[in-house]
Amino acid sequence: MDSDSVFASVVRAPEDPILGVTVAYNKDTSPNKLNLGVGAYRTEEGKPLVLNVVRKAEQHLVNDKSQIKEYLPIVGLADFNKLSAKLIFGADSPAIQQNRVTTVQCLSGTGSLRVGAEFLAKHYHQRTIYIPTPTWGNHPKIFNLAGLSVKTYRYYDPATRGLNFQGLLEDLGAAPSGAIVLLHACAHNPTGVDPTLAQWEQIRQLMRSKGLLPFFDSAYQGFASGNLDADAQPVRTFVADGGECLAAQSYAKNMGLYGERVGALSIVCKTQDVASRVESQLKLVIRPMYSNPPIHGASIVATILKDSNMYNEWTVELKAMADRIISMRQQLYDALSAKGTPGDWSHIIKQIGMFTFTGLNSEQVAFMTKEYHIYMTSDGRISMAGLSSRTVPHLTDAIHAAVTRFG
Ligand code: KET
Repeated sequence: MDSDSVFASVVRAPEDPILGVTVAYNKDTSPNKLNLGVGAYRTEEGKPLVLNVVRKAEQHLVNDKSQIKEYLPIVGLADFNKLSAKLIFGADSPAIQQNRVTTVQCLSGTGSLRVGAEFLAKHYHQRTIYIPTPTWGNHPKIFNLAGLSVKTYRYYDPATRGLNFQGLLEDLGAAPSGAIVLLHACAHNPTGVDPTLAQWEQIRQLMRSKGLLPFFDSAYQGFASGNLDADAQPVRTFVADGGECLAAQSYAKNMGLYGERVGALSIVCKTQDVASRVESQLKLVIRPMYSNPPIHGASIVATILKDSNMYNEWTVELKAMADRIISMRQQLYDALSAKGTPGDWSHIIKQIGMFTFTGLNSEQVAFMTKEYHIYMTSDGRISMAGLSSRTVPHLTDAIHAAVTRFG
């Protein structure tokens, strides 16, 4: 009997808006089913990809008898942390050279955001964080649960399918001094719309003049342009001015290490002494949460980042993933144009990164899932990385039918 359970009053929670899409997809028995929900790279054959350089690094680790399975320190693998900071801030970053960056290995991007948020909630004087509308659906939950108060700033303009730059400046301009601002470092999720470098510069000046604290979420470094340095440029301009910031990095997408849960949180401070005190407190955040991070994924990343041949091999494979996504954008755009699907679809080729924010509404998405077995998030976001030349016609038919039926 249910009522005998001490948990009888527990109500069923809804599935996660993004990961729940995969759950629904897995239950579908149609041979034509297509998962464009979660942002996970697939090959032209629709298969998950383990990078060659990752296989190579793993082989190297297996053959290296000095590799052990002891606990890592609370802050993780030292090499991994140093190399991760270099990857995002640049090899010649003065902040790194001056030892005023502290980097801790965390459980991928999500864990890095959460550890950063927990630290801020405990030790930062301003507990309000501004996140863009829209943003990755997990952001408000992460920050709320850490005890921060979440507010939003305007970001996307549905009318232009571009950046609402004026709205963004107004909202950040009206934020209380010292407030934390979550910024997508590149390849904004879900919109695929990034500020230009000139706009970033204006954002930087505004934020610094008001003492707003930047918290970068860098989950797609390399996926926007195909170039790791170019994609880190916005973050680097904030660090170059000598000011402080936080950055959460994920290797899920750019190294395809989704399930290894490997990422890093860096906090750039004014001085070496502050950075080392900040690190001592990060350890107090981490120890009761999961004690210390897993060793395997971080060892893979460190192996690749410290070997110039492997590093170069990685950049080539990363560029190939980015290029395949860009080619999918063109193919989908061409197919919709050829079919004469009503509407302007040029945003498909203008947007950047893993996702296209199609503009399809939840009714149209539900129709495409029911009639065409195409799975995507209800906000109309599609993961271009899940698409292939073979499946473009099916998606085109579905979009055409959806906008014709519910125009
Ligand atoms: N930040 C952003 C902006 C992001 O899109 C993701 C993942 C993450 C952080 C965290 O990734 P992690 O695997 O913890 O390193 N986004 C995809 C997967 C997900 O929702 O978990 C997605 O949006 O599909």
